[in-house]
Amino acid sequence: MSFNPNVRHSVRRRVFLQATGLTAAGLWIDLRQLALADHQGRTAGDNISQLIVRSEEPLNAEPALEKLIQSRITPVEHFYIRNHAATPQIDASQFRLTVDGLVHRPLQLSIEQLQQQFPQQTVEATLTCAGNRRIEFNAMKPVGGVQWDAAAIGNAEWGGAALSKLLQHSELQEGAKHVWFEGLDKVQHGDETIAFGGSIPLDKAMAGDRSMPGALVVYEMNGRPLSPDHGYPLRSVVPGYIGARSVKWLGKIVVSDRPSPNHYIQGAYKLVTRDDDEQLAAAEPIQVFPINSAICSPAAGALIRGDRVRVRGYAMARGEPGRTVARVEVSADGGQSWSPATMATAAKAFCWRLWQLELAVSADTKYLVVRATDSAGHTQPEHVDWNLKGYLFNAWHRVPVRR
Ligand SMILES: Nc1nc2c(c(=O)[nH]1)N[C@H]1C(S)=C(S)[C@@H](COP(=O)(O)O)O[C@H]1N2
Ligand SMILES: [Mo]
Repeated sequence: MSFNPNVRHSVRRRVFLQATGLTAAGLWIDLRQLALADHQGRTAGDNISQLIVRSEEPLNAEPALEKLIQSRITPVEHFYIRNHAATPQIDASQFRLTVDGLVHRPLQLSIEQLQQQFPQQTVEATLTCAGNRRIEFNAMKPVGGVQWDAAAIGNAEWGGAALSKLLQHSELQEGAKHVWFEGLDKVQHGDETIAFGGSIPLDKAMAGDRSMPGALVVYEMNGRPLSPDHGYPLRSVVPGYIGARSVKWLGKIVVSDRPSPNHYIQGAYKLVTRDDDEQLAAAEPIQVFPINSAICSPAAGALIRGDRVRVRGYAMARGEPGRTVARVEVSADGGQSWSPATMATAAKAFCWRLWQLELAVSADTKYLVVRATDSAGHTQPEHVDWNLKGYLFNAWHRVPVRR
């Protein structure tokens, strides 16, 4: 597989119709014929016409829930985008990944070397943002941040090399315990410009087997080179961990005896209830994602005629080895009685399952509710505690309907 940066993803560019006030709707125009496309001064973004834009700069966008569940593998045009800064434009022919820190043999690898020196693996895994479903916290107490509905999640086939292979090749030194990732984007953080970074325990990096490594360095998504907004030319993918650990535009890997000092490990992605330095310092960074599920169809506010409705959605298990979704149940009476859903996709480690059922509804049905149970017998909670940054909302998902 070779990369030609000149032919990538350049056919569609976005135009922001600032003057019309329609930008929030995420308006896009095919600019194939318009020469001004390259002078927008904006990132060479993906075609995101299929996504609902939650913020433009940086770009944050998610698909409509009904589009999300059209297939087990989420196509790129329906895959959420979560950026903290502008998408960097990287010349893949100049690009080098460095691996250093507590290693005997620091590495500098071009994409080609990475592809040639390490066996390519393709791994299906679900990626989800820690802020997925954040919008639902607002009913308890408002939260800031990108106002995600339940579609900041997607399931893709990731092609790349096992991180463990790179680390073995670089010959780990004694005392190595954590693996840091650093992206090439430049995030404005207060008065500073910082890289988006993170780290995972070395144990996680070395875990797994050939079919499911603990972590990967990825250059392909769904059989094609990563798109610009999803990390071209290289990103980490950490199955079972929150999306933030799957660092895009990955330029640097550092092996260390401690977690990364980067803001996105030390400051963000922690469960706190107050803006309080002490509480923040004491809290552990979030790594594993929790069990979750959502109803994706019918849409909120849909009118249900008759006494049955077809309900569809996704569910995923806690991101721990060996956990899969065992059961999904849906209720039309607020959780007094539950009907089992039929699984539409197989149980697979670190992957979501799509499900569906024909549910009987009554004249009193005000909303539909879903909850999932995993193979270890853990069921999604009915309620969750509020947290300041709106992470890990995984209470029963409720969708209001009209009769
Ligand atoms: N370099 C970099 N990596 C990043 C981010 C980012 O802003 N910069 N966002 C992270 C977050 S919070 C998530 S949820 C995932 C989203 O990946 P996606 O945009 O491909 O869906 O990327 C992660 N990796
Ligand atoms: Mo995220």
